[in-house]
Parts: sequence; structure tokens; C-alpha cells
Amino acid sequence: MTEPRQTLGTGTRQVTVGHMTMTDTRPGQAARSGEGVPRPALRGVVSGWAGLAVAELAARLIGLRETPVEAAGQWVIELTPQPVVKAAIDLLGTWDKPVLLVLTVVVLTLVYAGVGWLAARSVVGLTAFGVVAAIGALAVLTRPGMGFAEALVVVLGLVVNLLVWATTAPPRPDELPGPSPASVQRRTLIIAALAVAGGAMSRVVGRQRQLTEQARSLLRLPVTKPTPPAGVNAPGVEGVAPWQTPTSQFFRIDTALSPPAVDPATWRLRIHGQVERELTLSLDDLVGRQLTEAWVTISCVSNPVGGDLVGNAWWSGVRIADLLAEAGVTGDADAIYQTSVDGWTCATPLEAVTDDRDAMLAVAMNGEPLPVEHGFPVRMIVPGLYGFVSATKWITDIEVTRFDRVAGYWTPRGWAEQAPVRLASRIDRPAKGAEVPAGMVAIGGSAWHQQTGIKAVEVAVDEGEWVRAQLASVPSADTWVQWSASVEVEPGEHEVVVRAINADGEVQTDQVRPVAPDGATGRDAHRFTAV
Ligand SMILES: Nc1nc2c(c(=O)[nH]1)N[C@H]1C(S)=C(S)[C@@H](COP(=O)(O)O)O[C@H]1N2
Ligand SMILES: [Mo]
Repeated sequence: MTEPRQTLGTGTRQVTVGHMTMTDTRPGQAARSGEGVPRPALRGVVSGWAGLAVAELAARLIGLRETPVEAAGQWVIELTPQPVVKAAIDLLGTWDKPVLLVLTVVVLTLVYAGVGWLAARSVVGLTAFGVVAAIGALAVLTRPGMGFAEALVVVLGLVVNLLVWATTAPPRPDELPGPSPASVQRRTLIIAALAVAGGAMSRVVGRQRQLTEQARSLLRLPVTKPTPPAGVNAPGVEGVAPWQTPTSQFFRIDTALSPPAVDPATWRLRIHGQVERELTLSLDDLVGRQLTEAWVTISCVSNPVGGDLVGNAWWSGVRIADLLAEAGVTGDADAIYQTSVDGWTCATPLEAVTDDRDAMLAVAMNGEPLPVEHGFPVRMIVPGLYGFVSATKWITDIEVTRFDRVAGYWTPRGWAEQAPVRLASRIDRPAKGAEVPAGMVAIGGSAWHQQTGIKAVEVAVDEGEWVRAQLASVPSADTWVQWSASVEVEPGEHEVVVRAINADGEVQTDQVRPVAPDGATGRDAHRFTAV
């Protein structure tokens, strides 16, 4: 009776820690909160959505093809009888997706409110959160290409859900303000649990990557190791980017936060749409066909003038034209719409993959299976088109269709629907701002206009006459060409500008355009100092 309240309270709180969820199980708690929504229901909604948000975010971060909610949505759609789905679509039209979303939000909120009410009543009720999570995990598990590792995001979400539930327990009436030992313990517990959950998840994700790397290293592909053709290096200049870009130095551009780890044994490519015969190919099916190998320079539409989002490699793969001939394109198709295992999409003109260029489904880069970052096990390579409209990595689906029916990932985001590579040239030496000995200065770099080819490169120093550079050799119009020139300069500041002339005689424009929507134009210029 006369014991100080603090001692009594502390003792009670410590007991409470182990049964955090029991603190408000006594009837009357909800009423005491004095709010419109009963407190347990509100806690259920808040903690449920917190867990869900974390699971969704984690799924996005590790690049899952579908988030748990998306997976559940697809699941529901697939389990619903087709006539019902069709009726709903007919009724709702283009409103079907917003309506579905609103419905999902409403249903989940009601479910979490109900679970909160149950959980506040008993520990058994608390397991209802687990049941909701289990449904989400099951949805993820049953989606194509997703398994236990992917379902772990749901487990992480559940952990967060339960932690938020526990921490939002209302204070006991006898609790004093300020952090109590119990709340400190609680916080420690939360951090520890989050660390364990995060660690477990990254281990599993890392493990999947490890397995893919292992499968990749065991893969034996019937491809050749490249040796760059003779004469591809420009003479008389050091420091120009190597003609064959080493794989480790090859630029990487994609929307994946961590690259998808695809198991080559279960990988499939489906070719469908406007075809006579649908094809579904395994990696063995693909590499069992006639292989094509070629040097191809690919570049990114986001490459600024003088930039390095461009690289040249030896690609090995199967001609897309051959596969499409096998499938038999029908009707008025004018595009192939590709989907990656990570959901990224892109549309490529049918013509570009059926004419005589080496458009291929590549399985190897520089004589080795594609690195995971560059699309393992299979990607597309189309000479002459920017990567965002042709170079789908981790490809798994090709639909033969029409441009007026589809839009690739970047097109609705302000980039072009079709984008041939622009005529470009780049100065590598002297480097920007370099100091070089006065007298004869070696200038060098590369130029490219895939599918058309480069006829000449010219440089001008300090707005003087255009001087023809020497061109190295190339195996085809689909690679960049190295060039070099030698100019005489006095001591002092100088500026060198480059322009290329393509095989059709077109001179690279000096008109400056930004990279969006379909590639930068303008001429590369370097200032340097002669001493
Ligand atoms: N799945 C997928 N494929 C993709 C992309 C992507 O974001 N996702 N980006 C494209 C873009 S914009 C470019 S420029 C090339 C780059 O290929 P690289 O990373 O092998 O150099 O990949 C293309 N393929
Ligand atoms: Mo790109």
C-alpha cells in the first residue's frame, strides 16, 4: 500500500513486456480511449497497413516481379470465374483497375480492423494477423516464377505488423509519463527483431543470387571467345576507350534495384501473339538452334554528347528473325513487345528484328554467359536501336503485336516510341582540361552510327579548318570506329571539336538537343592546355 508507485509500476511493466498484447485485453479498454473508432480496430488497421507497406516496399526494393498485393490481386482475378471477370470489365471499362485498387484498400482495412478487434481479445486472436499474412504468402508462392524466397517479404511485413501492434498498446492507467524501462526494452526488442528479419531476408536474396551465379559458372555454351579484328585500334594515340569494351567496364542501365537472379534451368521464353504457332523455349531449346555471333556497339538514349553510356562487345545468340519465321508472323503486326522477368517492357519494330541485321536473343557477351547485370540468361540485342527500345535484359516473353496496341516501359514516361541510334562521335584524348606538351598533339576517340556506318571523322582546333582524322578498321557498320588525328598547337589554351560523317554523307549536326525523347545531338568538344 505504502510502496512508491514507481516500483510497483516498474514491476508491473516488466511483467507486461512478455505479454505486451495482453495489456489492453481487458474489456473497457476500447471505451476508455474515448475515440470514435474502437482502439483495437484502429491499432489493427495501423499495424496491418504498416506491415503491408513494408512488405510492398521490400518487394519493390529487391525487384520482385509482383508485390504481395499485386500477387494477391492476380490470384483473385485468376480464381474468379472468367465470365464474372469479363462482366466486371465490361461494366467498369477502363475503371476496372482503379475500382479494383479501391476495393482492395477497403477490404484490407476492414479485415485489419476486424483482426485488431480479435487480437485485443486474446493471443489466439493475434494469430489472425498471421492468417492474413499466410494468405499473402500463399498468393506470392503460387505466382509463376516466385517461391519461398519471395514470400519472405510477407514474413518481414508480418514482423513489422506485430511490432507496431505491440508498441501501440495504450498505457496502463497506472503508468507514469516518460520512457519507462519497459518501453526501452520494447524498443530494443523492435530493433533486434528488425535486424534479424532484414538479415534473414538479405541472406535469402543473396543466396538466390549465389545459386544463379553458380548455375551461370557451370553453363557451357557453344560460343566462341572473341579476338578483336586486326586494325581496330587508331594509331598514334594512347588512352582511347578500348575498341572491345571489357565486360567489367560495360555500362549498365536498368530499372532494377538489384538485378533479377534467374534460374537458367527453369527460364522459359514464350513467343506468342500474332503468330501461327506459339513457341515456348527453354535455354537448351534456344542454344540448340543455329547460333549467330557479331560485334555490336550498343548505346543508351540517355548518353549525353561525349558520354560513356556506349560499349562494344562480341554477342552470341539466336537470330530473332529465325525464331519468328518458326512461329510464323501473321496479319498486320508491326512490333514485338518484350517483357522481362522483372516486369520491364519494351516494343521494337518488327522490321528491325526480321531484316538482315544481327538482331538476336543473346546468351553470351564477350564469349561468356551474360553477366547477371547484363541480362542473364537471355537478352535482346538489336544493332542500330537505343537500348530502351530493343535491348531487353532477363527477357521472358515476346508478343508479336502492333505499336498501336502496346507501349514499352519508357514511352508513357516521356520517351519516344521508336528510337534509332543517332550519328555520334566522342573525343577521348586529350582528356578534358588535360595538360599536353605544345607542338604536335595526338587527338583520338570513337564515332558510331550503327546500321549506317562512319565514312569520315573531322576535328577542328580553335575554330580552325576541319582536319580529317585517320579511321581504324571495323568489321561492320554496327560497331563504333576509333579515329585519331595529329594537330600542331602553340602553348596556351585550346579547344578541339569533333564531327562525324556517316556512310550516307550526312554530317553530324551541331544543333544541341537533350537526351529526351530520342537521343542527344551536338558535337563533343574538349578544352586542353598546351605547355
Ligand atoms: N529488363 C530490363 N532490360 C533493360 C533495361 C531495363 O531497365 N530493364 N534497360 C534498357 C536500357 S535503357 C539500356 S540502355 C540497356 C542497357 O544494357 P546494359 O545494362 O547491358 O548496358 O538495357 C535495356 N534493357
Ligand atoms: Mo537506355
